[in-house]
Amino acid sequence: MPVSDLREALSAVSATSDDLAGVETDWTGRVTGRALAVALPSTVDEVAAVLGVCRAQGVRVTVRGGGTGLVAGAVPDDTVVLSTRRLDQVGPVQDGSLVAGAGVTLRTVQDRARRAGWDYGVDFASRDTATVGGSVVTNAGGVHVVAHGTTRAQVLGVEAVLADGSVVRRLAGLAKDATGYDLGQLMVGSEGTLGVVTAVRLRLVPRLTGLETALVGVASVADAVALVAAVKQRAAGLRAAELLLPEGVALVREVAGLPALTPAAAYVLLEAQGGLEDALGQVDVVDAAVALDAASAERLWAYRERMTEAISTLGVPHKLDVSLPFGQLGPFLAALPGALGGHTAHVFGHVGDGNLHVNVLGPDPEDETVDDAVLRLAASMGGSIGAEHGVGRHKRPWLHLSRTPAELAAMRAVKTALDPDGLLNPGVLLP
Ligand code: 2HG
Ligand code: ZN
Repeated sequence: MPVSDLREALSAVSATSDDLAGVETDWTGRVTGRALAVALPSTVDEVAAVLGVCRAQGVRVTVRGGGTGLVAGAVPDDTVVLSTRRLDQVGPVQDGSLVAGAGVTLRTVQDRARRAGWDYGVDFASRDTATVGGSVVTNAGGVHVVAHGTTRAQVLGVEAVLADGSVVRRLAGLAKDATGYDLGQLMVGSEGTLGVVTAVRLRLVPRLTGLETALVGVASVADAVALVAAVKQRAAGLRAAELLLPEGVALVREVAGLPALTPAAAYVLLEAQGGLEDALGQVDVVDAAVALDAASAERLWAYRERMTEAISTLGVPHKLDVSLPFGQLGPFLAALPGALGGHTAHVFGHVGDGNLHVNVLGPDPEDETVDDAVLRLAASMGGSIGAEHGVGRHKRPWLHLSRTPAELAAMRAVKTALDPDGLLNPGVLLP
């Protein structure tokens, strides 16, 4: 079918967009693909109808949320882009949860929750653009995983359209429901390969008050890890434990115009409801800036929040999001330079979760030598090659480092059962 006819068939069942370029590249600019058309369904029936047109025409579909993903999981490959942007309904807060459409931004969920006296347990810097749907299918983490777990732990129910157009809908959010396979949780982390998530019931968390925030300089990475271990044990209501290194701090200061910090070998940004002082007394600390009100806390958070943006001013980074057993963080960072082939890397991340973001600068976008070396290093130390950004297109060749042959076979069997023709998100996740 000519592309013009395909677009006409799609526009008969859903709104479409002519802005193909806006959906063809990943956030980092590292990968660009080709979109045949962009469909913007605004109801679950329209999503099913878009899939119906694509199925009938033998054209595959790439599902796209806010486009803030970092593994090229929503970059088209001669596919129709199904944008979830218009699935933007939010229901009322009820019994500590709410239902949000896949296209609702994280910020909107947080605002709705806070207005009702609750909070949402997931937060990260791209909150204004990142969508609920994208965060669910990548099982996104962010800065509060130490307190509330990843997105998976917030999902109480899911509505999704399967490849054959049928709709699975379990949004009631019953606290107990032991009636077999949890199809909603199956969609979490599926990267859009098993169905199009259209709405989710999200668990909300109590709104914490009296938070203390501290940006602590320490003499070594080992001290940073020891500090986080002490805080985990002593600080009630630990909400964030983030690692920064001096090179990253210097870069973010330059880009964001932030004041100098006392020189240190590593910095840990901590947020807790209490007990920080006691924990800080247990380890050697070079310096600690403590914020007791929201405005000064925001100033401390800026060093961490603006890191991704600061790094992107240097070029197109190779983003390698890995997690490690807690005890291997120090050894991994010590061994990392040997895996970089002479290139430089900015490393930061969610040290409380054993999750580091290795941003390598220098290699050509298509040169995967350094990706291979860093991911193998993490896997060899018992870590994961994809901690919270997913696998997408980027990390597909290395999935076998984190998943056994038996697991990969089971994953493929599930994919084949639910999407036998490979309609959804081809080229994503599965090797
Ligand atoms: C963060 O923690 C995000 O800020 C992005 O996961 C990480 O830019 C990155 O590498
Ligand atoms: Zn992160």
